[in-house]
Amino acid sequence: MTIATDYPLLDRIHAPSDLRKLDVHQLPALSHELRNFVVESVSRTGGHLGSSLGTIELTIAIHYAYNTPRDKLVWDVGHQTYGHKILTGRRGQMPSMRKQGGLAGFPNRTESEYDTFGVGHSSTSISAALGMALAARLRAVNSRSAQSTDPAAAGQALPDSNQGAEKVVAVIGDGALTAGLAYEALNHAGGVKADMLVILNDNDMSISPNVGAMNKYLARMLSGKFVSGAREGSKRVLSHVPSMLELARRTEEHVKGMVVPSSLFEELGFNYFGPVDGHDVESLVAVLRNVRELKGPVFLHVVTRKGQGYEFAEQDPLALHAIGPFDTATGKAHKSSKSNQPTYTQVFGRWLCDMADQDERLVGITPAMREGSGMVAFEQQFPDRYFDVGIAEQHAVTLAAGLACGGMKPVVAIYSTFFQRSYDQLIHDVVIQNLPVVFAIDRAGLVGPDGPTHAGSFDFSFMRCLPNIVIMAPADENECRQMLYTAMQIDGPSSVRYPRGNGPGVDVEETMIALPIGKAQLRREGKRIALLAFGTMVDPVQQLAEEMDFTLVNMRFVKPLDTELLEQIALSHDLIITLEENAVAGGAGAGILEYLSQTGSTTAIRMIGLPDEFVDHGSREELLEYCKLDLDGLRQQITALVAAETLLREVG
Ligand SMILES: Cc1ncc(C[n+]2csc(CCOP(=O)(O)OP(=O)(O)O)c2C)c(N)n1
Repeated sequence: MTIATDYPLLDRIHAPSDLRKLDVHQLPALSHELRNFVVESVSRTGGHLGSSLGTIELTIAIHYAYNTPRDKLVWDVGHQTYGHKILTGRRGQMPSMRKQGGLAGFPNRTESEYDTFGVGHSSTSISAALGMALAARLRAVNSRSAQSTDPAAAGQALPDSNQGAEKVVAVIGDGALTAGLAYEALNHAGGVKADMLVILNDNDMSISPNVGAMNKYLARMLSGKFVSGAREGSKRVLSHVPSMLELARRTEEHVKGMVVPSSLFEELGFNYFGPVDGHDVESLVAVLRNVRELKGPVFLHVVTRKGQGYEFAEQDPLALHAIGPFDTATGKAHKSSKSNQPTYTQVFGRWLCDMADQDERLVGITPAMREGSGMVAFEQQFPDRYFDVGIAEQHAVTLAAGLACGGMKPVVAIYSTFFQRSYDQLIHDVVIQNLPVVFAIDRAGLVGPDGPTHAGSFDFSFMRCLPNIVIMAPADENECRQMLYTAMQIDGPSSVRYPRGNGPGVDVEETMIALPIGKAQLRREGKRIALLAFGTMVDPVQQLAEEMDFTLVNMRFVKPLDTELLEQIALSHDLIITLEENAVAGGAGAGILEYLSQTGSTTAIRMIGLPDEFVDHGSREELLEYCKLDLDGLRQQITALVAAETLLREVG
């Protein structure tokens, strides 16, 4: 497939105000150019492709019909915003997409005034948009009352920022609409009758095919079965919007199901319109211009196709959801120099199947991350014990708690960053009740191009303060398998956290042997200085420990700590340096500091880990280097700490 690379219309657009100068009939041609530009650009940088292609017409139509940036456009997840970035003055920066110092892969308030809300995690858009709509309402009230009490202002027009109501639009996918947060916001918005538009971008896909009863409900609406029963009500709603009714008649033939009121969204207090064809840009503009004038909460159901217009992305939306640099002619990613060793995710996926073979109580749960969490084979082999709960991390954890109460052994496969969503469920539903749930925490530590919204920087900190839970971090692939097995033997909550990508390349043994709980592994005994390393930090400092003749401990357990070994080490060393790929604040090293300070130990302790800042996007290697957690950085940090400590001793 050849992609045209001339962009006569797009070349004229440096901001949405330029877009709005085009004739509406030029928008289909512009859509074509923008789509080609996105394909061409992502083929060089890699990134989220399918979702951005699916929202090309919607993006153009919204910026055309609304007065952005004054009107607020709030994207959900934000992985579909490449078209939005290009139309809002960032086209020239697209080659830097997701690279260190370059454009972020998601909307970012510091990047552009058109990015009204920072995002990366899903299902926040309706809440955020509602907040903006209520703020606009309050500002208008405040400004009116200020005017009425200011005699000088009497009779004058409202200041520009309050002329005409500011509009707010949220765009949310059907995948993101599986999260409870979205319903909390719909419920509130309908109740307070906020002036806002929620656009449902329904492509029947999350990353993998979407799941759940709501998904089936949306599919039923598209099937047209709703039409006959609802047509009268639909006319009633549309009678207040004459041109919309006209549009409905005009497009009746080619839009599936047509304009149908939805009992569910209507019941929640929204004016529901749709389903409409999300790739007919001119009709979209007409619809949006109409709904823009409506008061109160409006719900517009738009049907799109993920990957639209690029045949490879249409055929395999899953593979082209997010992709590295690829060949536009074939849709295939360029070969990377990836190692033949299994990634940690693959080690987990294989363990899950092996363990499920041995223990029929094992059930596997994923909040919409089947591929990312390595659960494809498990779903195929154990379909009855596999649960994709949708983008619903909170539910995933409480569901696991319930399954554990029912005698099952649930394994929740969850990314560190998304685990943050289910903190109260972890505490209240699992840990207080001491239920045997295993958390397999993937993408822990720095993740790279997805940036700070996706970094798994805090799980040690937020889990370590909880009683009952066992927290493990493997130093290599085999230890990961053995720790997962160990977790299954524990009659209480436990977790194993591992990073994105490959480990040191250690062979994974078939046999599974439980590790002694709370016992660290003394890797080498050296002099004066002890390096106490957690998880990913063990391998890089092994070499340093040998070169410098330091003691090295693979701590294995963040909780319970190997207190016996810690006390021995404190007695026999001058300086302890802890190392982890987690925030230093409240992290595993802080746990060692807390423990030893309570024993009265006076041995100096220094902590190395992630800094107290949100680290921007870049490759994982670049970010490790930035945080001085790569081999050179660790050498520098350790040498500096040792030098400072030696100096202190000499002075003291
Ligand atoms: C809280 C949270 N969990 C998981 C993810 C990972 N994730 C990114 S995009 C996506 C699918 C979103 O589907 P949908 O909203 O329908 O958008 P589409 O990709 O279909 O355009 C998922 C699960 C996330 N971003 N946030």
